[in-house]
Amino acid sequence: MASPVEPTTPLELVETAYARFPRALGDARRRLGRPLTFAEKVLFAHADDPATVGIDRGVDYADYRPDRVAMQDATAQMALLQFMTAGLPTVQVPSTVHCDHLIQARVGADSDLKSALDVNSEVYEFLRTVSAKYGIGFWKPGSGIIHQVVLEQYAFPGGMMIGTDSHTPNAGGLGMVAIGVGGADAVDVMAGWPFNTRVPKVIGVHLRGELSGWAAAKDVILKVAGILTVKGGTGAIVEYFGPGAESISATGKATICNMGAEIGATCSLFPYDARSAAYLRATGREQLAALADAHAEHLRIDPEVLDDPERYFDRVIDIDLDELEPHLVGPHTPDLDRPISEVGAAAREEDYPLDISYALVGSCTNSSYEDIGRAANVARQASAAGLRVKSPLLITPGSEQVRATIARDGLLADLEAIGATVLANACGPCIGQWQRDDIQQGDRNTIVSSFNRNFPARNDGNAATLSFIGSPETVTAMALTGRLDVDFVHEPVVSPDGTKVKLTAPSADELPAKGFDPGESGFQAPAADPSSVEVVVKPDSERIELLEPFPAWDGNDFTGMQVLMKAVGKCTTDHISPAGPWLKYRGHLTNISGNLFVGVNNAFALDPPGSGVDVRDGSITPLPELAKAYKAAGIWWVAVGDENYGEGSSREHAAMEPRYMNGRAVIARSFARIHEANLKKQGVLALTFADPDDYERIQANDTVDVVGIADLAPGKAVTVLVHHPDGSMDTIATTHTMSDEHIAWFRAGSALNVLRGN
Ligand code: MIC
Ligand code: SF4
Repeated sequence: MASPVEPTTPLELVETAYARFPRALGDARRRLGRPLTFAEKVLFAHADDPATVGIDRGVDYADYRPDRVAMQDATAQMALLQFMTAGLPTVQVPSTVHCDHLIQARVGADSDLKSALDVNSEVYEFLRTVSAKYGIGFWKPGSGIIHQVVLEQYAFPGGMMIGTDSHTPNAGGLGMVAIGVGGADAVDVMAGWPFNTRVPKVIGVHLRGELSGWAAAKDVILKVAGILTVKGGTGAIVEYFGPGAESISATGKATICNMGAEIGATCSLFPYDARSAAYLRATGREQLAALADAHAEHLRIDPEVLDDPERYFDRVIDIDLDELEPHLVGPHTPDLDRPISEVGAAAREEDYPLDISYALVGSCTNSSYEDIGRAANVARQASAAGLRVKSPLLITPGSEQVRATIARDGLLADLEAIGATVLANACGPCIGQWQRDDIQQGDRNTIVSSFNRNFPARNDGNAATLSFIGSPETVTAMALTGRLDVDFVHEPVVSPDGTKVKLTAPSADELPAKGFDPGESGFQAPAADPSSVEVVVKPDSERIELLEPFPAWDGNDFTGMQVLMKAVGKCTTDHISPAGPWLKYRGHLTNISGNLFVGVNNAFALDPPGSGVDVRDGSITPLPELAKAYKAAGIWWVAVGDENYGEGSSREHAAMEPRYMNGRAVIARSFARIHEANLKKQGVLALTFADPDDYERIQANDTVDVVGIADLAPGKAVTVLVHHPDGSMDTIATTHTMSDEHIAWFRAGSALNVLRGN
């Protein structure tokens, strides 16, 4: 049974984790016959059985025992609805819920939080009572964004956690293997099962030199994203090492690990160093820092690997921080990377709107004390010269602790003095929780943010908004110039009276000199007497719906399936199941299925996005309606995806909705890791074209058979027959990544059915 959940990680939990290292690393060295990277150390120390765990990176599946589970409100609802059906009295691993995604940014922190409490009261009450009943710690709305709260309270060097959010790897800034997963994976671990995943490859990033000038931690990951692209990290842990790592604060390291999600990495991590220790001490964890110091040799790469990284990593990238310039990425994808000095020319060439309509600082990736401090430093330079922002600037602090501290230290006042508005400690505009009144749908306009994702329509629901990402200080400087084509590093900003002001590179304290002000505590411990807690789900609720198990496989091949859609190009989870206004239905499978595929660019009906062809009469129909109509008519269907299908979020709704609406298989050129895992968990066949060109063979009026299902086996190709309307047929080979266990989930109808013993 889990130790009681507290507002911070108890020391005993860390001691127990560290006690496993010596034996596990002994097993690892003996079995591998070589020195270890830091990521491998943490993985072995958390293997269910280090003596037998799979060791073939990128090939074997392995069972791990994470130390913690964290869930945010938008994904926790579905995770906990699934957990409730497992029939267990309490979670088996320390777990927490964090309320951050459902707060809409409209006016400012106080009133936005009040209306969120009102609008979401039913969901918050559900999460609060489920948490209280099943031994889960509950962080109420306003306490901060999950990843910042985890970094401040729960992350520890050498630990392992999973979280139902793709940016869980943020905790890698403190040396944790922290992996984003779908809710069903979290349910396994909370139920006492191991976390099963493919043994990751390890990509090494060697950092030389040191960060200085305008270059920030954000620019390191923007640069890495430019090199690796949105799928370059798939199936791999990105491990940073080298002398440059020590020039980056713990929260800066977290920014880099956070955005590793954008390159598809399983997670990213930094070794434990003096900056990590300073952060632990500043956040009230002095004893933990001392414990980590005592185990420091386990919390970093082996010296032999450091000396000859090419030999031990699957790939090594070298970055010289001395030469790093500030960068901006976008629009529409986080790997379209340019140094600031080249943005203006590119913007003119590509005809991006040059005026910046909004600038936004914050999100789980960039809202630390240091981040706000550097932005505030730029703001102070501007104030001294009589400048105010030319583009509206919105600030979302990452946690209540950061908010209270930056308020006390005058940093918020510095930003407000140039015209910034401070929003609630929450995700807000990062996830489309932003009521924006200055534009109409379809208006082409440019925004810049310090967030991590910039997929079309993500921030404001308008696919015509061009969203760019940079560091908080870059975004603040750009709010002052108001333009994409002013290189604030080399060119002056012009004040209202025409004076030219040259901004200098910001500097700021990495940690508050007067210590953190914890602000108002937002933690609620689980109930001492769980039987006293009643979880109420109203039968007519629009927000929460109890789950029915998906039916088991009936033993037959899938034949005569329609092709609901064929995605062209990028198809992220924001295309498959967008957030924003739909977040309110995250606990209600029927209602949220109304958004299925609404952002998809379907090869068979490109305009508007989210349309499909009803093969029965040739009409163009919104995809959610088409899926519903096919379901009502008892028609099964497949969806076809391009490269990196399901990139982005961990939301398992993007897999549950197709399953619920009669989708039986998704066939893609390639998948993003979390989404592929989610499809498998929910009993959907995730098949990859063996020859990516076969994607072209599938047309709107075809029907598809998946044959030989009874013989599904790990590593064995699956045959797909594509019947064309003229009577011809193509036979297509597909591959899959199902292990025996995954095949058992498929047969049972879903992983949850197996867990329940159905
Ligand atoms: C995101 O950044 O896309 C989200 C919203 O945090 C998601 C989780 C969700 O969809 O609830 C994520 O990153 O996993
Ligand atoms: Fe929230 Fe945005 Fe971070 Fe996702 S990326 S957890 S929406 S702040």
